[in-house]
Amino acid sequence: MKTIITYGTFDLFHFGHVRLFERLSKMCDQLIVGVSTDEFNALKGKAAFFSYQQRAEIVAACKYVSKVIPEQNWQQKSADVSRFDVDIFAIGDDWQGEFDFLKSQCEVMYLTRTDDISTTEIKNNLAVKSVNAA
Ligand code: C2G
Repeated sequence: MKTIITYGTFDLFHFGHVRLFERLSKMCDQLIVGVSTDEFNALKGKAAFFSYQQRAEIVAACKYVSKVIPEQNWQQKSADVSRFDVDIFAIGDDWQGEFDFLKSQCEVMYLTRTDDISTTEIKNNLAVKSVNAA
């Protein structure tokens, strides 16, 4: 059984996230997603709109996802790769090169991000609309 693992915050779940999962699911039998906990997001300097529980529930509901685990720190990836017998670590190319240290354990893939969508853009667009509506 071929297993891929990926990690992220996945706040305000959008089609960029879905397309990543869809592409990954076509390359494996099992797609595991590490969803960043609220505490880890604080370390990443990110403040998600939805809590970890809410984001994990949404990601788990995606038909392309086999399993959701908490991403609690930067250090857990190597242990996760071993624990789940991962064949490929994959993530968007905004992280190009950052996780090459995992190449000693598994294949490492950086996939192109989906254009014209991001959680930040969604938040910014909503903020502008709410100001204009006021
Ligand atoms: N993504 C994408 N296309 C977009 C937006 C995001 O392919 N338009 C991908 C990102 O490249 C990443 C994943 O979706 O692989 C999740 O993105 P974020 O939630 O922003 O995750 P990030 O904050 O980058 O956290 O240890 C890794 C980190 O936890 C990744």
